[in-house]
This record gives sequence, C-alpha cells and structure tokens, in this order.
Amino acid sequence: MKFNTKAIHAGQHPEATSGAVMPPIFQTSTYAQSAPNQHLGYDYARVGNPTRTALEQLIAGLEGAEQCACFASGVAAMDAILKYLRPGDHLIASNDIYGGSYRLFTQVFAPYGIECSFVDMTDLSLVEAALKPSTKMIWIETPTNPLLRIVDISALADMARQSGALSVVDNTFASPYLQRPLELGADVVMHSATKYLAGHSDVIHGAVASSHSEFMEKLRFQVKTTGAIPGPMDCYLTLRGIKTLSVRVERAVSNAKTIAQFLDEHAKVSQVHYPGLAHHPGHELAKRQMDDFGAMISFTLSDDTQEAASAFMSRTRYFTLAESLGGVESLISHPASMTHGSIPKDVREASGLKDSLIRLSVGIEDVEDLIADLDAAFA
Ligand code: P1T
Repeated sequence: MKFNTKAIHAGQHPEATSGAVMPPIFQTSTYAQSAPNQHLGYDYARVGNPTRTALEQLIAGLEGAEQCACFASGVAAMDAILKYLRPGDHLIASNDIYGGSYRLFTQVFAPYGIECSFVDMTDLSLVEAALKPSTKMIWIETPTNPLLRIVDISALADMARQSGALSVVDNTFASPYLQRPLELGADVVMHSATKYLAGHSDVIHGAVASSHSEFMEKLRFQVKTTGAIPGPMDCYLTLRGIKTLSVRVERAVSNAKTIAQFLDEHAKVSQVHYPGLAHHPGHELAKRQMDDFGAMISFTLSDDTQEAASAFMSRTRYFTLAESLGGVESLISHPASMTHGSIPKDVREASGLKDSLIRLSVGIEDVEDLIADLDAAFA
C-alpha cells in the first residue's frame, strides 16, 4: 500500500456491528467481561480503546513501524520515551529544539539524574565528541524548531547504533508525508500530533512509533501505568485530520516556497531560514532525507530588533499571532518569548536563536493573500 492509500485505509475497517465507515468514537471507560479477564480484547480504557487502536495502527502504517502508542500531548509522548532512561544515563539532544523539550530534559529529567548535552547536530563531529559510555539516547529534531536546521538522521542513527544508544526522531515539523525516520535507520519516531497530523488546530495529541519491540513494550507499560492517554474524541479528530495530510501538506509547502522566496528577496529582511532555499546550509541534505522542504519558515528583519519584530507580528491579519503550527491556518510567532521562552537567554543566543526571530507556520490559504498580508506588515 502506498502512502496516501495507507492514510485512508491503514488500521481502518468498517465497524463490525453497524458497518460504520469511520471508526466510531468509543466513549467508554471500561468494557464488559463474561468472566474475570474474559473479554473482547479491551478491559479498561486507560490501557486501550478501539478508536485509539485505529489511530495507532494508522500512524504506525504511515511511519513504517510495527507499533504506535498515542498520548495526551506531544510532551506526554516525550515524557514516556524519556522514562526508558535510568538515573546516570546520558542523552544528547540538538541545541536548536522546541523550548518545551529543553524544559522537559533540563527541569524534569535532569533532577532525576538523567544528564543531557545539547549540541549543534548539523556538525556530526560535535555529536561524536559529546558521546560518553553512559549515552543511551540521541534525540534528533529535524527540521529544528525554530531555526529549520537539517540534521542527518541516518548518520546519527548509525552513530547511536554503534554506541549502544537509542535514536529518537521528533518528526513533528516534517510529518511522515515528507520524512520517515525509521526508513532512514532511526529506532523511534515521535510526533506532536497536535500539528500536521491532526492539522486543524483543534486538538492536543502525541504519538510514538517504532519497530523496536523491547522499547515499545516498555512504552506500553508507561501508557498503562502513568496514564497520559488521549481521549477517544481526540483520537477521532487526529484520525480524521490524517486523512487529508498529504493534500494539506502539499498545499502548505507550495505556499511556503513562494513565501520564502518573497522574504528572501525583500529589502527589509536580513535572513531567511527555509531548507527549500538553495543557500540554506541543509538544502542538499533536506533533498536527500525529505520528500519536500516543509511549510515552516523563520526570518529576521533588517531592523534586527525585538521591537521591530513585535511590531511586524502585531500587524499581520491572516497570519494569526499564536503558538503552535501545522494547522490549515497560517500562524506567526515570536519563539524567544513564546515557544522557547523557557530556554535561558544566553543558551538561546548561543544556539543562534535571536530575540528578533520571527517564525511562520504557513497554512493552506491562497498564497497571494498571505503575501499581501506580509507585504502590508512591512509597511
Ligand atoms: O504541544 P505538544 O503537543 O505537547 O507538543 C510538543 C512539541 C514537541 N515537539 C515539537 C517539535 C514541537 O514543536 C512541540 C510543540 N510546539 C509548539 C507548540 C510550537 O509552537 O512550536
């Protein structure tokens, strides 16, 4: 089955009692048993729910994984993955990463004795230098949030394998339509499904997919034992969103390419970060490991100040000033004070994230209107 056929059919069968084409929302907390532990496959809804099962099989199909587990949010998914580590273990992550990931690693797991080194993963020698005998996980985010750097998944997956560490890829910015990390050799892929997978800015959701059976067994234990599960309605919304993943992403990417070009040529813009631009340092690598360049862009103005950036962001009409990304509507945001506000300023700046950076999540509106919106905000 090819990708778009999987997006419609993987894990989905007409429902047995009614023939419903869409998997129903099984709004139940528990399931009847004919005798203790004699049941139809579900005993208690923290452990499993048929709507969730359909979604998990769908995401596993799209990522080419044997299994998937869904979570109440992207950070809940990350939290469950990180619990694979033990006190004394070491983790290497990218120095350009979602602010909530940085906060989770440094403020939740570091106090439990899990050490994290943040390095510029576009330079593989820096990752190699950060490896220690205790390194048990390499956490890859690519394209990175918010600087859209491209990290070599297969090279890092090899490095992880050789050093006995697990490679995990946060595939939120690309979506499985544009990038399938497991095919590139990674062990685990995770999503903030809140973004492109669900795609309509109406649900918070997370997912983890892998064919590493020992890892998935431990992850399912986390699902059952710590319980950060999504509700059936949220599973349904994500499932429904995924059916149009390819058409939404194709349109958004096409819009993003036009907008990146427009910004790149604009006299009032100093720098554009978009892997689809030929001068982007990760352009060639993105061509190899992604099917297209995505719909996230970040840039700085030639008036390189936070004040000018803030004024710009408050002038757009169709680009709504808001956190998040990957929905059908275009969003604009200020990473330094919003999504990455929990990273100390000196750490942020050392990774290249300036207070003047503006981030765009390009949606599927008509690109002429989006360009006119940005053009007016420059005025
Ligand atoms: O918001 P949540 O579903 O919990 O997902 C967290 C998360 C994980 N990974 C990446 C790469 C992310 O970008 C996010 C969430 N990011 C935003 C809300 C944002 O605007 O960048």
